[in-house]
Amino acid sequence: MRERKFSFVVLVTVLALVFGAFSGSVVSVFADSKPDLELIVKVNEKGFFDEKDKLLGPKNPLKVPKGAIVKVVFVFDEGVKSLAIGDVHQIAITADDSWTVESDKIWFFNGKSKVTFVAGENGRTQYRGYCIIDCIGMDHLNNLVIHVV
Ligand SMILES: [Cu+2]
Repeated sequence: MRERKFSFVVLVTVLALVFGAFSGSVVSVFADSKPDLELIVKVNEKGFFDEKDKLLGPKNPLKVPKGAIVKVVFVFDEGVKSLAIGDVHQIAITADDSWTVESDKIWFFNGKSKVTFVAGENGRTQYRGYCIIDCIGMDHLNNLVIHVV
């Protein structure tokens, strides 16, 4: 009787592990589902920059089509000779209704982090991005603008 109970526990444990692994892979497949649009945003002490090193901000907003699955990849872009090479950044993207998504921390040894969202969901028309860590560039990392078009 005792043995049967033990094997039942083992079976439940195995099932839980298998199911856990399965559901985990389902979740990661969804998270990795192909975005409609992938945007690279370089982050350094001088601000947010696009792939061509053009400063992003209110005068140069990112534009995303309504309904698109948008992936924004934040890239740690501090110069090796800059004091800011030791900095850590973490970017929040927020909408007027206070919806927010945060990147992971990016720094010298973890140079990239992505966030994914559906542009214009729940009637959102614009997003702002800013660094939520007190860093050398904090005065310049507060005005990333994303317009839904
Ligand atoms: Cu920062």
